[in-house]
Amino acid sequence: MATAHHNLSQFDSPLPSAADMRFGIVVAEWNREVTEALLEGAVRTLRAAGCPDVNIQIKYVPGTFELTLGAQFFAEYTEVDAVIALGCVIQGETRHFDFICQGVTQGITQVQLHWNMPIAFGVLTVENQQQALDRCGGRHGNKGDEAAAAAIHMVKMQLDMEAVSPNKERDIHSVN
Ligand code: DLZ
Repeated sequence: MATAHHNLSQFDSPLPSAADMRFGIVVAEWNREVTEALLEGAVRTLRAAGCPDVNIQIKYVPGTFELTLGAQFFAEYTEVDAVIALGCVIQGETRHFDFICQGVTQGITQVQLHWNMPIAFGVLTVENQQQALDRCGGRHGNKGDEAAAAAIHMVKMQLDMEAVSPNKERDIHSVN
């Protein structure tokens, strides 16, 4: 449930075990103080669900705009079950904000549908630094936690459905 008072680190349903899941995390270097805090939250949540560190790969990209291609690199070149994309876009004086937000939102949607792979959207789109700090471990929790939890739930859903699917001999990440 998304409300003004929603805490990004509190989940309505318990996390499934992530002991056998593999994750890629792609982190934007812009607004690094914020994105490092998002990364801490995401890794903490994966670990809390039992995901071993060896199953977590972390890569950095220059900015949020590059998260899409970073996620695609994970899909194409690694064996991860899901990607968690972490970034922070802060409204400035130009329209850059709109273009970056639109680009990354549509890009990530495209990549996850093309690869049939969950890509969690851990991107803060905020008006100022304080709003960002409030959402990367501050009074509204941590969007990294939320993104990691979403990734875990989606991998579990995919594995459960794939296990009973009449098409299960197909590679679940096939792009054919
Ligand atoms: C250029 C730019 C600007 C103005 N603002 C942000 C921002 O708030 N957050 C962010 O993650 N990245 C920003 N960038 C960088 C772009 O995402 C991208 O890295 C560059 O346009 C190069 O492609």
